[in-house]
Amino acid sequence: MIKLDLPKLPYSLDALEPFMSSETLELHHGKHHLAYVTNGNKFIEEQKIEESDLNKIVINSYQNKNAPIFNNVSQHINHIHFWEIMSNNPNGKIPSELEKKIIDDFGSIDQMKSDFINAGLGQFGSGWCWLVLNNGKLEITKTANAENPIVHNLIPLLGCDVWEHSYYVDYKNRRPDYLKSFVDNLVNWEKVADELNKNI
Ligand code: MN3
Repeated sequence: MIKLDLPKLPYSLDALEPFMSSETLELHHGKHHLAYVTNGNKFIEEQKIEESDLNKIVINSYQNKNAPIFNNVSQHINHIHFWEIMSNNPNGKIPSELEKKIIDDFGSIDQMKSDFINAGLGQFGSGWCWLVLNNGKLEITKTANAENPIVHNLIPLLGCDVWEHSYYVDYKNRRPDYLKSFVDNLVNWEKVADELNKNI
């Protein structure tokens, strides 16, 4: 039976300051993500889930409307992605192939960033906004609560957590400021480019 593990952050707790504080990361990783891991393991054990591929568990539990498994395991993979895709990267350079693909599919980098921010703002309540690959084309989408784009056959390249626990300590109720700071300062574009290359 698979056991979920809380991964170590790929950087120190203060590595993303001033854009995301160590207090936020400590709570978000050490309390919120840990709770998904703990609860996910409890439900996997109780329900004797035999599947060991995390993405398959997410897709199956979504289709079967198995909310306890879906909510916790999907949030587990969402947060693994989120930690990996961030770095302290103010006005970071986008690798040229990814940059070209963004311009082909959105018209400009600014357009992609503003579509991404607007998706995050348009998500009423908790959820995520995403840059995804849909049949070879880049698109922006948003999902509610724990949903990961894989349940809609989309490949996530960049996801931003818009649950309040992700920004309230640093930005209070100012979700727009958080989203703008995220796309301008917190994206590891090399990693996004790696995800694109793996999937195109
Ligand atoms: Mn979160």
